[in-house]
Amino acid sequence: AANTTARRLDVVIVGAGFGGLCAVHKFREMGLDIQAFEAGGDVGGVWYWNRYPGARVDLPSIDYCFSFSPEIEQEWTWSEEFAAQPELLAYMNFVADRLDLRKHYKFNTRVSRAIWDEQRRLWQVFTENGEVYEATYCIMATGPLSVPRDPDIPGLSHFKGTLLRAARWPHEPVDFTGKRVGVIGTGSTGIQIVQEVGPEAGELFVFQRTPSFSMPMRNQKLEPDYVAEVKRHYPGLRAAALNSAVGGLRPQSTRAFFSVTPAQRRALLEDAWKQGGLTILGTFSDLLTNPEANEHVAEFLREKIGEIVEDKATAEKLKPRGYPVFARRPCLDSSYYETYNLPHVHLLDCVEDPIEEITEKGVRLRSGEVELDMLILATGYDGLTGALTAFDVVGRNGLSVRDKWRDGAHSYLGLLIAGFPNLFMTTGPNGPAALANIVRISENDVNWIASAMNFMEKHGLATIEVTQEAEGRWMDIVYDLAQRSLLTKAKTWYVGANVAGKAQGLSLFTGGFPKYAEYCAAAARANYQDCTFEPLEKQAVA
Ligand code: NA7
Repeated sequence: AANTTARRLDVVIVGAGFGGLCAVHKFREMGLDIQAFEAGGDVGGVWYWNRYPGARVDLPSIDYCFSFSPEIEQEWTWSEEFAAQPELLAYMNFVADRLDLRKHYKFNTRVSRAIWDEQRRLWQVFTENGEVYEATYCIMATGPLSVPRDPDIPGLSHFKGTLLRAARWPHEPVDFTGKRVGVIGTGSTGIQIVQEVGPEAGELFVFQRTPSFSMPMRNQKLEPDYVAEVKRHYPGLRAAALNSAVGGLRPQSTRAFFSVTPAQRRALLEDAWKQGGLTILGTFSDLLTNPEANEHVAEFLREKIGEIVEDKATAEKLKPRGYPVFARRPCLDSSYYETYNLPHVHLLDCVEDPIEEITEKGVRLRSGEVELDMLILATGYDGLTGALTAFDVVGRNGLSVRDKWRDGAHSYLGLLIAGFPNLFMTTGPNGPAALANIVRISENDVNWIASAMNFMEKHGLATIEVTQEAEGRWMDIVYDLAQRSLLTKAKTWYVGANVAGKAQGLSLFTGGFPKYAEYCAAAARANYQDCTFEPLEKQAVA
């Protein structure tokens, strides 16, 4: 029976990060009746939650922003090559204000269930606040990194000091002066925290399980002349980004590592190190596919760690071994390794000396207890699939996304899921999320969804659903590419290795952004023949 209290809409959108904001703007422009939800108190997604000291984007700011509005491109001015969280959040707020997007959102509103009503052919969306909405389409702009996870260490709730989670950071500043601070986790997040908190804290203890490779960010203030030039050339810069494997303005090379002499390789690596950012990855073409080439670069980076870190034992512990460089997300830092030269900063190797439990007073290692005033968790996310398996998203025949993805995240282009009519994802699993600029992917995905909706409107169609076969074909493409990639050779959130009991496998399209975008465009050009549609006239009366 129809729920008479439910508000009837064209589109429900979940999330106020890049994907959600882009979707709200686009679907409103199409004249659709929309309602958007966001669990956080305001817009920003990742940049709303991650207020930890030192939080910063690792792509150039001028690239990490929307391209759909030439006005906004001109009006917004980035101050740094790699913007920090406050500026990124200010940007997202600026966009929301400028386009008046906020009024379409209910903030502090977590969606608890989304259920496909097979008879009435609509999505019923329930919020934790007890409201019900009904919409023809449901857009999950829930992000690849939105479900932070606590470490599987017993006793976390026993800790009597201040427990801080990177991805749920308080809005008030935290004072570390004179405090004994612990950090668990040395991925991108932990590294940013360590270099920022280390100099400030009374004493800092870094609990490291797997060391990451980090390269110098060499961040800089952007000169007004340069910003003006960028603004003059935005269309060309966007076009270049769309043609690059990472969907961004990063150097790319067709030069294979062993195609140049050892001396030239060395010179190129030294030069890339000096330039900073991810220049090294773009200096050679085969670092993600040729293990020997990769190992040469890994060794170069280990040498650099040895040159920076004064204490030899600490340097050795910081040198990553046993997995290819770039197989985990490479980190960019400004003083991470240097921080270990401060006498009050200590690296604790949790492989050699495992964490046994969290106690009232701190962290108990096998060798003894480390007393702490504050403990910071930078222990990562249930990546790619976490958001859509954290609540009930139920499609045809009562099948939930959680059940469907138990053995792996099956989807089509990271956009559609077989068995889930009229449900779209932005930056979903099996797309290039994490490997390419998330803003470019979000825009690509929202445009694709909009085209599909227009197609349906034009042809009087009520539902769209990808076929099992087409989804299977896409997964074959994703698997085949993954097998050739070194990305499967490290235990990371890319492959689900960081979450106990999670299906293992690389749920990412590794063919590069342009190929991904081309697959999406081809699917649209072929009139979505990978999908089945139901006509409007069959629509049951509510
Ligand atoms: P990551 O990259 O998943 O890093 C999480 C870190 O936390 C990693 O070093 C983990 O070590 C560590 N961890 C997790 N659980 C434990 C336990 N129980 N004990 C010790 N150490 C633990 O997350 P980030 O937030 O840093 O970065 C996520 C993405 O954000 C990044 O890829 C960029 O795209 C931006 P492990 O590797 O499991 O040994």
